[in-house]
Amino acid sequence: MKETIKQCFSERFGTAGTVYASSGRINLIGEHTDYNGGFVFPGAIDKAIMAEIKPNGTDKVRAYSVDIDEYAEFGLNEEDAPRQQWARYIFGVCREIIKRGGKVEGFDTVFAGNVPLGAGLSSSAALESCFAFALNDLFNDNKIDKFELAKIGQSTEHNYCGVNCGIMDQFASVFGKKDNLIRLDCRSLEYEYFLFKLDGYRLVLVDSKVKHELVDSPYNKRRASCEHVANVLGVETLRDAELADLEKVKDSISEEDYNRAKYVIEEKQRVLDVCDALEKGDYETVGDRMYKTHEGMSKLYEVSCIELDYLNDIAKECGVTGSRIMGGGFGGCTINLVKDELYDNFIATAKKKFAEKYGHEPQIYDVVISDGARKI
Ligand code: GAF
Repeated sequence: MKETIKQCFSERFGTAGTVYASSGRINLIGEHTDYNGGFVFPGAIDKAIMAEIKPNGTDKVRAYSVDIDEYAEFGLNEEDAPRQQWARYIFGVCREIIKRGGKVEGFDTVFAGNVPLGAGLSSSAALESCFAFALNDLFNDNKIDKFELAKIGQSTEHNYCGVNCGIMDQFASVFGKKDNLIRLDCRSLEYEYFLFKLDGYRLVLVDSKVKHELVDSPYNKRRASCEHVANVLGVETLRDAELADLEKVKDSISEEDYNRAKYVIEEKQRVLDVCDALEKGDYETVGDRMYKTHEGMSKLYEVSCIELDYLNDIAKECGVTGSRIMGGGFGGCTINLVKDELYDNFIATAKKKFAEKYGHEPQIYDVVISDGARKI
């Protein structure tokens, strides 16, 4: 990927710049908890967005996307917003840095990536984090701290892309560390790295290839439900609520909002259970909580779909230790914790049964936990 980018940059701009990358992410457990002040447990993966960048001495950004084969040129003021969605991510990052008092001047860039789009692996966070990290290095002497870089990506989603997301994806992309998952407390922003080396097990993603689109999607509605229940309970976020509190207000909220909040409150505890179990090498408990998360996301939070429920059923039938839908939902991947000796059969069965029912095989990705944002 780096060679393609470098060749393309040189052909287009007749010079060479600096190359940066940032990664997509997995999340072992803790879904839709980030914007509720709860815990998440993600890690960066070996699939990334890479960009070559060079300041061009003007007040314009000139950007080329290798994968989409499109070029965009835009200024750095609010009214200069480009129309292409991919360019809006870059524009948003520039604007969010400027809004915080940081410096961004015109630059040329060529970028490409191998984070599958719409698979729930956060290609957009990888793109935002790559540019936030790079522009901090190129124009701001790396004075913007890492949390602020993650927040710059998150605000880009809010203000330029229409997704009212939490902090998890950009956090994982910026803070990712090889062989480590990171438990983040999204209320205090305290985090802890957990060495993640599986013994006798593998972690594999099964991508249904059903595309999800979080923009204008029910994602924002889920968040609004949670905020409504928190409001009724008189707490800042659902992190501060227990199931007993929820029962007390059951009659004054809709059944739908009750179910959403129940899922979030239960998911909070599951993250802590999984972290404890991992430290003890207790993979059965890790897997049990993954299945419970899937059930909650499917029945209570209603962000699954028939294809992902089917993949979850196949995993169960094959004796897979843990399986669940991963990421925001509405399509994408399941994440599966599989014993080494069951791996081949699981993959073959999932491919065959899924293709019989839905006409195409799912895509399989072995998970490799890698570094996050970096200069190459
Ligand atoms: C998406 C969002 F971007 C994250 O902030 C998070 O809420 C996730 O869905 C669900 O856990 O990836």
